[in-house]
Amino acid sequence: MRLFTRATPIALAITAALSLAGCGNDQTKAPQATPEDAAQFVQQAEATLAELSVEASRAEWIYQTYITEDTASLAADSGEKYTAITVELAHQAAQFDELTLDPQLRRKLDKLKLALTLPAPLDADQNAELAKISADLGGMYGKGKYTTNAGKMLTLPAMGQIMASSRDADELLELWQGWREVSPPMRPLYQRQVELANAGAQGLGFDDLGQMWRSNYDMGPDAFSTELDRLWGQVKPLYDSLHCHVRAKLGEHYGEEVVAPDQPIPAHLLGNMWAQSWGNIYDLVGPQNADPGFDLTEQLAVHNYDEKDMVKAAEGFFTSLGFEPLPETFWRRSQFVQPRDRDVVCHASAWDLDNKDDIRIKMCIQRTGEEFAVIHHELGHNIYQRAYKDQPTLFQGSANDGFHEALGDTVALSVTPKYLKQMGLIDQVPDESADLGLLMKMALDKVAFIPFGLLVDQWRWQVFSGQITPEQYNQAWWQLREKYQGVKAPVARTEADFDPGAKYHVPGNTPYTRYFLAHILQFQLHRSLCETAGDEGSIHRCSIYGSDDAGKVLAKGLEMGASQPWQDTLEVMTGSRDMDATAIIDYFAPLQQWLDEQNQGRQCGW
Ligand code: X8Z
Ligand code: ZN
Repeated sequence: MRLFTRATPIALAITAALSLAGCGNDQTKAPQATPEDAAQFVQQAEATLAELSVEASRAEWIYQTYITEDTASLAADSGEKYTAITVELAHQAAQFDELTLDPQLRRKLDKLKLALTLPAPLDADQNAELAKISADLGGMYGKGKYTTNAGKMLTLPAMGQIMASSRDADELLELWQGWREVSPPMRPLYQRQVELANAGAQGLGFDDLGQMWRSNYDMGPDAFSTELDRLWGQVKPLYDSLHCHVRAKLGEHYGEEVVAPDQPIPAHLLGNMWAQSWGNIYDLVGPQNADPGFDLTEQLAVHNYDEKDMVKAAEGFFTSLGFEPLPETFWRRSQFVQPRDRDVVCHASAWDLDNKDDIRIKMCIQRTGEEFAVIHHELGHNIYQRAYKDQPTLFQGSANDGFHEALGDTVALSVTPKYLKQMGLIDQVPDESADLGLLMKMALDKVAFIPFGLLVDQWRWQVFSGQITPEQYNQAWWQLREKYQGVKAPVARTEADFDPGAKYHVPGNTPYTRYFLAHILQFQLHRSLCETAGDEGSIHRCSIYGSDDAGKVLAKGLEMGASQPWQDTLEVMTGSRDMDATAIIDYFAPLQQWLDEQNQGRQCGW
């Protein structure tokens, strides 16, 4: 997933690129570049990027697993170097814009221009400034802690556990506010980062960074925005029904003075620090008489699963589909458990250090059912990375970034009771009458997430375009939270706050629309793989565990990497060229019906 840099070849590649462009001190007119020049340029650029990526990946890994001033400085240095050469190469790529080229070569040049999510301006000082800001923002988030009124110091994973399990509104509110003390100091840095990265994007010919991000989907950036609206339109009625029911049940539990029946839901009561997925409040909102009768977190404890056992189990799902076991280095080099003695970035991630075999995950695993799903998610990234490792460097990526985020989740949709029984984690598959409970749990995790998955970049894109000014950062954030999610801040917020910064991907500069796409795609892929696997039951009961046929189809799509438009890959995997939310609607059809009954007589909407 990561392309970074090493020292020696930089000079070489830049020299080659510059001479092709006819730059330097030579005042004579540059000769017209030819398709052969373009091929040679791309070949050299790929070699440079491949080699340079290794050093910067290592520096970044060390930083994120051991945050100090020194590691921050080293990570910033290598990030700066990598960005400098990539920006330089992306600019050089423009000299071939007018040539008619082989489509694969043209695609590589396009990928090169879009390779950075945080493009710096060509100016070396500005590049250094951007690299420093970006390392500092990551460190501020990673080091974030909160000391409670009772004097207890908590890291984010510890706070996440309390947000999941506490039903005391005062305690939840304290942690909700407490965590958000991490982000006001980020605000001036973030504002400057936006200025610099916008300048970088403009240098590459884009209107702003948001337009650049939207240009990486094998369609025009405006068409992509329209596509997002279409997909959200497909899911919104289901989300609205879920929201209506959840609000009513929370009102019953906390009282209508805390959860008003016609207002957005206060954001601290949904079982998650960001109110982005709600599965942890299943006990408050799940259907009575349809309880699945087991709790995965408890079952993991009953069977003495430690963190590594959980990863082993997830690996077993992938190998059952025909994928190779993870390499021995994965087990030695990954971070599974939060170290006691130092600051690390706990937010889960998957790494490919050498663009070949050195794949790893970095997590602070909690022994919960929720984290069991995150482990599948992360291994999905590693399996994908390994599948496309033989593609040329510029095609080592996913069909679109939603596919990368969807793979592990797709597999986790097959972690059904039937599968858990096969694994020996539960003794009995619950009767079909418990399906409603299982569907509700899944909807709280997946359907609830979808508007959040959309709004994070709606906010960022408007920030990048200037439609949201720095004076409006926080208020605009909450307007979007209310508009899409029907969720509101539990206490008044002002522009002294910077609540977007309290979500990892904002200081981490990771685009977020990928997760929205992944939540649509994973159900589409699941439905289709179940057909391939010959499962004829309802899709929420299907598990592709052990299916060679499903594994082959998956592998075929993954191996293509980014070498062709995602529409082609989706066709290989599902037979369709369009992303389509009808699978998620099919999956939850029985729940939708039940929600409609429950919501009768309730006032829905906000
Ligand atoms: O960041 C992640 C993964 C790593 S790519 C753990 N996710 C998003 C989040 O946590 O906000 C997965 C779902 C959404
Ligand atoms: Zn991911």
